Amino acid sequence: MPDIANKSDGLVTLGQAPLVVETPESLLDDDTTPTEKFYIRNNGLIPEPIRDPENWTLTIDGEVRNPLVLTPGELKARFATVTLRMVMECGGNGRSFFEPPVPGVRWTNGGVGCAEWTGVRVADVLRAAGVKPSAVFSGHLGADPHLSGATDRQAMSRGVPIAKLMEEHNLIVWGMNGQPLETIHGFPLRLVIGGWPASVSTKWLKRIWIRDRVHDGPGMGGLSYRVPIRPMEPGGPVDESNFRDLESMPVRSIVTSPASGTRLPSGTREVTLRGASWAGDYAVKDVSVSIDYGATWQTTQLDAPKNRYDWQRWTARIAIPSDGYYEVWSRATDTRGISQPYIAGLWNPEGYGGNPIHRIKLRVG
Ligand SMILES: Nc1nc2c(c(=O)[nH]1)N[C@H]1C(S)=C(S)[C@@H](COP(=O)(O)O)O[C@H]1N2
Ligand SMILES: [Mo]
Repeated sequence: MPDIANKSDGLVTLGQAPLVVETPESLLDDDTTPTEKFYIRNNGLIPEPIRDPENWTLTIDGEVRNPLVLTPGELKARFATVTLRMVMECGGNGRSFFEPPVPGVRWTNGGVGCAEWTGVRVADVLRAAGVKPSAVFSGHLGADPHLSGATDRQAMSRGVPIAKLMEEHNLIVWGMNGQPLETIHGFPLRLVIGGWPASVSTKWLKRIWIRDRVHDGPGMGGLSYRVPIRPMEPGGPVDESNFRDLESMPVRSIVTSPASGTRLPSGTREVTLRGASWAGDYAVKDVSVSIDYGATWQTTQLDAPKNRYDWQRWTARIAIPSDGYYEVWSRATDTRGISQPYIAGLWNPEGYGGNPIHRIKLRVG
């Protein structure tokens, strides 16, 4: 079993089998999330480390004119190499904020990271395979064994509509932050699909199956990664016909410095705040902060993304009127004008897309 000893102190293990590790907001203070601070989400067992990556093959088949079977070396030789900084965010990020509580991994805001990913464009590979007009959806298959150990069952296999798959930013990657992918993050190959729940960004990628219908692998259909179409009563009866796939992740911001619980010396009258914000398929237009429970807000200085699907860092210098106890709240608004709600809204039984305003505690004196 690969270990995760190279992860930094302070990460929080939310589950052992499957292994799930979250990054507290205050460890997301780097512009690019270092690999040792990057969260981990597995749904199955962790594959044995691959020692001979050139024997690894990725198959592109289904509704294509020329099915392809490619080694990592052939991918590198045939297609242009691209590096992009993109957010990876679990569809369940924020789940612990739902009321009434929902089952599943209790993410706070730390089921997210933003890394430099190096690989080839999915679209370039698919153009070489020749997608047929009958193509509707993709199915992504990874090599991780099912939790039960059964070798004939996928741990998870999700996909996206062909139009989403063909977006130029989606990558088949072998590199993360300038190094080969680590086993835990999908070595030797993984998908990175921008803006959508990371469950479509398959690790240990073996096959992209182009399908003539909506993919039906484990993690598709039912209530998996699905949210209500018409809002439902929290905890109320579930009508499965009222659900659609969660596509773009919702807008979110976090305060990454200071850490929640920080005590500043008596007499401190100004503090610098730093944070991150992102909005799935969209960009962030504004991040505002409040130190009086949302009674008043002030805008922050917001950086541009390096490329689409990157996160946007923000900073603010705020005046502290007196010693005392404060909560610092951050709220982002996307380019459509949609802001983070005060509480996790759009309650759904599996707890996807919870994105309330982030709140940290600060003491002065
Ligand atoms: N093969 C495979 N790929 C997978 C998963 C998985 O269980 N198996 N989990 C997905 C989910 S739900 C998330 S949130 C991300 C987590 O990626 P990370 O562990 O590199 O942070 O991987 C996705 N890709
Ligand atoms: Mo996830």
